[in-house]
Amino acid sequence: MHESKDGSGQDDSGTLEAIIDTVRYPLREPRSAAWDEVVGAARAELGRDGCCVLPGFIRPDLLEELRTEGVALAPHAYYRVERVNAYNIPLDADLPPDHPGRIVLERGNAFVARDLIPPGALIQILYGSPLFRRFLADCFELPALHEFADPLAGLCLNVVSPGMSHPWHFDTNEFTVSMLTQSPDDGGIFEYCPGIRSPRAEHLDDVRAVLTGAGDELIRRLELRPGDLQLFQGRFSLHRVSPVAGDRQRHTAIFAYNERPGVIGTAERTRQLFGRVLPDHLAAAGRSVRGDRLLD
Ligand SMILES: O=C(O)CCC(=O)C(=O)O
Ligand SMILES: [Fe+2]
Repeated sequence: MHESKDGSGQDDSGTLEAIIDTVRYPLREPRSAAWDEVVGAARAELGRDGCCVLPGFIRPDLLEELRTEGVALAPHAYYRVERVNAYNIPLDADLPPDHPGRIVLERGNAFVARDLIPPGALIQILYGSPLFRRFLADCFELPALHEFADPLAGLCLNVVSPGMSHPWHFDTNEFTVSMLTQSPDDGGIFEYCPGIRSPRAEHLDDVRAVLTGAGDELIRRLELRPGDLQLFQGRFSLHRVSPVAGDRQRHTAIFAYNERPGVIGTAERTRQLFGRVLPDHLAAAGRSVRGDRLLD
């Protein structure tokens, strides 16, 4: 566990220095030449295929701590195998017979919610860091990023147990930031289809091809290592974690930010993901706003 330097979260450079490889990733020097180089490379990768991996983001001497913090949290994940579709819309939605939203998948991953992650855990410190947020906003070419107001969904540990998978889906968020904290023994590969849909077009034929196993040429596979930081535009890229094999669970921290402050999940979705809702979710019901008209 690590203490935030001054508690205000404004100048967290000392804390970050202890956690991140700041030689490689100069988060303490916004707009320096080294910063511009790292951010420029990330932007280019994101522009190419909506995904960017920053290898060795966490200092190597902390990888075991990162892993054991996740291992301690994993038993608190909410487990419920759920029948879903790639769009996270109701299975009885009125869709044409050949619509890929009619293909039913089994979601066997489980999430540990933010309120169960200790304030001193490495992933919690990173999530709340203004310098980390500023760096990410610059990589995504956004003026600023805000933490979710959602007390559960802003930061999660995604747990995929042996025999389970996180099946093909689009994210509700336009982008996510994640970090593997424990690799499985086998399987559990992050697979994605860059830009398979756009804000203007669903490209249902391509999505159906991937879901039915006929779209291999549309799929890319990532070799992720614990402590690598992944930036991903998952609202337009269908993606999954393939089935995990062997004895070890696969653990990933998911850092969710938004361009707007105050974002909170719906009560229905929150209950599906975490098995509970908090008063904040009920109070926020009906206030959500969306930037596009894609499904979910
Ligand atoms: O665990 C991962 O690597 C991917 C998680 C994911 O796609 C999600 O939570 O939406
Ligand atoms: Fe996702």
